[in-house]
Amino acid sequence: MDQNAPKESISFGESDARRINFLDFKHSNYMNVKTRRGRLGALLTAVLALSAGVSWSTPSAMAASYHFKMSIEDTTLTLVGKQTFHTFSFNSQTPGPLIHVAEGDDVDVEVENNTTLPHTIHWHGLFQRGTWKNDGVPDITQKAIAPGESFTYHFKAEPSGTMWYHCHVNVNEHVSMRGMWGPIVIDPKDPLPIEKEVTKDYIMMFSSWVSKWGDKPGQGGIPGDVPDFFTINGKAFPDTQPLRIKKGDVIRIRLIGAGDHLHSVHIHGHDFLVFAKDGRPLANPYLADTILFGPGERYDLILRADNPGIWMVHDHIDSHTVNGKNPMGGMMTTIEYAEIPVKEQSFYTWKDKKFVPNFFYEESLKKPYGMYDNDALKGVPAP
Ligand SMILES: [Cu+2]
Repeated sequence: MDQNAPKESISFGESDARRINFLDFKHSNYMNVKTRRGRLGALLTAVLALSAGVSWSTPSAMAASYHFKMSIEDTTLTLVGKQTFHTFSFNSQTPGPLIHVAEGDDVDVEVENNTTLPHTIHWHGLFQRGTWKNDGVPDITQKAIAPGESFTYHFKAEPSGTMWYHCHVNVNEHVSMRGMWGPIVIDPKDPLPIEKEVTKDYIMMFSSWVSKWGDKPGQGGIPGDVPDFFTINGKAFPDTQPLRIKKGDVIRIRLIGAGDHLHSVHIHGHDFLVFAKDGRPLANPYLADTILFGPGERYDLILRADNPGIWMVHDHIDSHTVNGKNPMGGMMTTIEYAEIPVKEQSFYTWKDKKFVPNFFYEESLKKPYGMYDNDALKGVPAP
C-alpha cells in the first residue's frame, strides 16, 4: 500500500454511501438497457471522484435555511359538486402546500392554529437527528398547539426523497378524514442518473372520506366507518386533472398514501420503474404496471412516455372508483399525450375539460426551492 496515499481523504455521509452502493446493484442494468448510459459510466464517475479525493457531499456550510409560515384553518372541501367535508387545512388547502428543499437544508416552519381544536405537524420520514422534540406528536414530543397558538418546528431536511407531513392529533379523524396532510420533496445531493432524466414530476396524495362524518368536525374516524369518497389530491373524478405529457417525456409520479386505506394504482399502456420506496431509491428497482401501497407509504414511479394515446390511471381497488353510490368516480385520472388531439375524440369524457395546471404540483416542482401554496387545491372557509 502506498503510504503516501492520502488517508481519510473522503468522507461519505450515510446517505451518500447508500446511494453510491446502490449504483452497483441491478438498477444500473436497467439504466443500461433503457438509457444506454450505464453501470460502467456510473462506476467510472465514482472511481474518478474517489481518486480525485473529491467529497460527494455538499459542504454543510452550503445548506440553505428556510423559514416558512403555515396556518391551520377550518375549511370545507366539496367533492363532485355536492358532498361537503369539513377540513382542517394547511393554508386553506387540501393537500397542504408543497415544501421543496434540498437534502441537508435547515427548515423552520412556523405554524399558527386558527381552528377550534388542537393540532400538531409530524414530518413523516424525517430523521430529526438532534431535533426529536420537533417530531410533532402530542404528549410524546410536545404539547399540541392549542387554538390560537403558534409553534415553530425546526429540522434538517434528511433523508432525501418523497416525504410528507400530517397532523398527529386524533389521527384517526384529522388525518383519515379532515385532510391534514401535504407533500415534502427533498432533492438528493447526488441524484441518480435516471432521476436527472426526469422531464415532468408529479405528486399524488391518496385519501378516502366518510361522508357520514363530513359535517361533524371533532367526530368520526372509528372502526366500522365506511369510506364512500376517494380522492387524488383532494379531488374525486371527474374533478381530478389529467397528466399532460408528450412522447419522450420521462415522468416521475410520487404516490403518497395519505388516508386510511390501501390503494392499487394501475397505469394503462405502459410499465413503470418502481424506483423508490418511502423516498429511498430501491436497490433492485423493478418494472410493474400496478403498485399496491398502504397508509403512510410512498412510492416513486418513473415512466418513459413512449406510447401516445389517452390512458387511464386508477386505483384498481374498484370500490375506490365511486362517488358515494355512483360509479365512474373517485381515484381516477388519465394521461393525455400531446400527440393525440384530445378534443377530436368524441367519446372522451374529458375532451372539453378545462385544464387546471399544477393540480399535481407539477408547476411548483419546477420552481426554486421553497414552500408553495397551490390555488388548484384551495378549500373555502368553513361557515
Ligand atoms: Cu389535527
